[in-house]
Amino acid sequence: MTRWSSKRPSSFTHHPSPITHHRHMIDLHYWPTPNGHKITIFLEETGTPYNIIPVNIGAGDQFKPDFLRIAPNNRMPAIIDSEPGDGGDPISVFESGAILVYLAAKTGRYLPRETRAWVEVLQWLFWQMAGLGPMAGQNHHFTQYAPEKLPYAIDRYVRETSRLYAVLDKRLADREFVAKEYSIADMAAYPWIVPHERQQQNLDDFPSLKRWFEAIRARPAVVRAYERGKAINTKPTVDEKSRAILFGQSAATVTSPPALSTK
Ligand SMILES: N[C@@H](CCC(=O)N[C@@H](CS)C(=O)NCC(=O)O)C(=O)O
Repeated sequence: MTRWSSKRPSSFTHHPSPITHHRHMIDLHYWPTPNGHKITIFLEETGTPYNIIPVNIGAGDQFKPDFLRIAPNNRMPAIIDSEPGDGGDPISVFESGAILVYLAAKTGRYLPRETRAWVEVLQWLFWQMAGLGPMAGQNHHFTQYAPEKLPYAIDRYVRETSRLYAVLDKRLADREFVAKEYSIADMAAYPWIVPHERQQQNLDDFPSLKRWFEAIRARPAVVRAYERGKAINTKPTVDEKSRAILFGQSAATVTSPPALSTK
């Protein structure tokens, strides 16, 4: 695996085609979490060759200067496409939804072009990005990671997760996939349903969602995506040591990123 940091340029706008040592056109800066899985699912579904560059978020890799240059929000995933369609300099993309849209446009897969079909996928993709992901993320935080068990916060996010599950269940009652055909909207939502037990949700309460979940889980590309994740990390990302890195962030973290950990 090639580390992007040591050899590649610090800006993607001022250096002409500098990459000569890559194995594949897509470098995926990744850690096996729900937002990371979305992208490996897409890449596996399309058979797009990619290198994984692990971003160990429990050890502080998200604050490394080279990563921050492509991911200014200090969150993974992010990608670098060294062979963009316009033949120009490498393109970097952060935010999993933007990455899915970018890769769908690049490959011509899983985001239909026709306006009605296109907007159907996009609205459910944005629903996942703005609703299911952040709310389930807060659910994880208050049910499992917060040092105090705060009943109000737990109740709020467990309920909101259940509401969002019901929305998806209803949507799936009369269709196989979130939009008309399997799309980036399914790929974005699925990894956030995987930890349903941790989110205190019972899939038996959501039969259409359960049927969809099992169908997606059985897809060979999805199985491969999760296998790639296991090869990178199987330990809990949140532990006593990583807590301060993950949960102590503020504006100061952005203005002066923490010193890098040695792992
Ligand atoms: N909206 C972002 C969220 C990404 C995100 O929250 N990534 C988490 C892991 S799932 C992360 O990198 N956390 C590092 C940190 O909290 O410092 C996306 O969808 O890409």
